[in-house]
Amino acid sequence: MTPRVLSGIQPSGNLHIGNYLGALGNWVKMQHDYESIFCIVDLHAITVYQKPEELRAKVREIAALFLAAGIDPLHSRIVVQSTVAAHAELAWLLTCVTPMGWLERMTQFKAKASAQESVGDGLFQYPVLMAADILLYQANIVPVGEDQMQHLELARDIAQRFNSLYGETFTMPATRLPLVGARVMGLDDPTAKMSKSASGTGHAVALLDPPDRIKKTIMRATTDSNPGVDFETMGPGVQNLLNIFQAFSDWSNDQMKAHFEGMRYGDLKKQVAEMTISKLEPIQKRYAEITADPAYLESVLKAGADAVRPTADATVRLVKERMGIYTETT
Ligand code: AQP
Repeated sequence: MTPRVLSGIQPSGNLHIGNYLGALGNWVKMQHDYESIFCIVDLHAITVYQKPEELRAKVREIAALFLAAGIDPLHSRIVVQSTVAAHAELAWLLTCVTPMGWLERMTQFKAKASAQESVGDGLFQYPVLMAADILLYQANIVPVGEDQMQHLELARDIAQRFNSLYGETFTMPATRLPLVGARVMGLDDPTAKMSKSASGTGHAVALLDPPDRIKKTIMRATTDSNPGVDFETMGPGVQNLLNIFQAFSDWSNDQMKAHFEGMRYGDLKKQVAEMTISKLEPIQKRYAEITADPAYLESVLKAGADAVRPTADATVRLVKERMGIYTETT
């Protein structure tokens, strides 16, 4: 049987090059080797407040970006999480087998909760919903950025606990990190990961940023006090710029060193900006074409949900049976 890949992105802000290099770009490269399901996880996004109008628009924007980046809807399923009710249903069933202590250890919850005035229980339960997304489809491989590794570990723990309580039910999912680009850092602060929800114009390059803005953001990126690139002593800002270039170009470490060693920071930034613009421009062009045909986008999302629903429903039925929950027999 062809192994199944599943991953998702929250429609919680503007997709940035971290999301692309850590996740979306790799999905495009690997999709044809697997049976692939890529989700727009709107139920995750509402774990922090989203303006309803913005959320509605973001779901479509991100679906269009998936297609523009190269997800092939004839092969891969693009699914809006909330359109397949089994995600939420399995999340509840798994919540009941997940010890609170496991969730209390999640670093993303601690970081996000400390930035909120009032923390909804959904933010705490977020990793259980993510486990449900994955286990619902018995996914074999989950390609994500480094920040999601702890959540993936938890999904495996939940699957294992369920299997040992109720009998072999779930496939163990493996994490797949990209070789380069697994953790793109903020351009204004290379000690923090590039994030959709971080404020400030110098922080991230969004996939839909126009070329002049991309250039401006990268030219202003934080570096260090060295006169130029020194692979032995470089700080996190320079390392981050080189990472971005390498992830976009697929250059080897030797190529990177031969080309950039000793280069002045102004030239380094110019080349990183040019590389980024050259990779994002075709995506932006396709995005404009796709969004000109809203009916097409809706049809892709409907086809995606319709295709995966039987598998999702079958898993929930099995889980309920295993747990002794009432299931209709007719
Ligand atoms: N900086 C990053 N570097 C590499 N990969 C990243 N990812 C996110 N940021 C980086 C990967 O992108 C996928 C989708 O992420 P998400 O939307 O589910 O949530 P997130 O990781 O929490 O993304 P953000 O940008 O930080 O959004 P907010 O600010 O809304 O929380 C995942 O595979 C993730 O690893």
